[in-house]
Amino acid sequence: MSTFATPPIDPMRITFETRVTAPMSPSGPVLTRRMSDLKGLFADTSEWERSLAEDRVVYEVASTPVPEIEGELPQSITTIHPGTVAGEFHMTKGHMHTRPRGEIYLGLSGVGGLLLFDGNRPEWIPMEPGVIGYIPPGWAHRSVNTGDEPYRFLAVYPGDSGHDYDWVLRNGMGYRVFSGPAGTDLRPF
Ligand code: PAN
Ligand code: ZN
Repeated sequence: MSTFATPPIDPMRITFETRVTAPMSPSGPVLTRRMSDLKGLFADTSEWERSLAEDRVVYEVASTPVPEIEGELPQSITTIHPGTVAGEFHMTKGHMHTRPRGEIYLGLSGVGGLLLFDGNRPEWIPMEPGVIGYIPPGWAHRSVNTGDEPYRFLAVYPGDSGHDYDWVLRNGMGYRVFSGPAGTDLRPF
């Protein structure tokens, strides 16, 4: 695995496959999140514990070498594999930026959603290829695969955003996202 480039970095041309799980080029860190990394997030704890026997990969985050420092704009492609835990769709851990920094997501392939929560109000933005989801500063965010193929999106964020995962464990995300008879079922919690 390569690491973030050391600044100052040069302008660069970055390529990626829109439909295939592949590293970005040039590539930076690639993060793999398995079921065991998602402790405390799914509603059905027993079903989550049973899933640990297999410990499947839930999502991957492939970055470019742009460093996470003030002034830079790092990018990454997240691929969330399809599936559920007792009907609750596969999702990212979710986080709040530690500084008031916005972010954009661009849907690349598959279908999913961007769940946002400011501590009071949850918002749900359905995502598909070509859709930009805008995350304002002060909104925690989580991505969910609501389809039956990998859901992939590009994220671009200020390098000094910071990632607070405990915020989500403390506050939740306002909704849980389940597979229901009529499609995506958002359940308040
Ligand atoms: C994204 C996320 C990525 C994985 O790049 O970090 O989708 O989600 P978690 O970080 O919640 O596991 C982003 O929002 N960066 O700021
Ligand atoms: Zn973020």
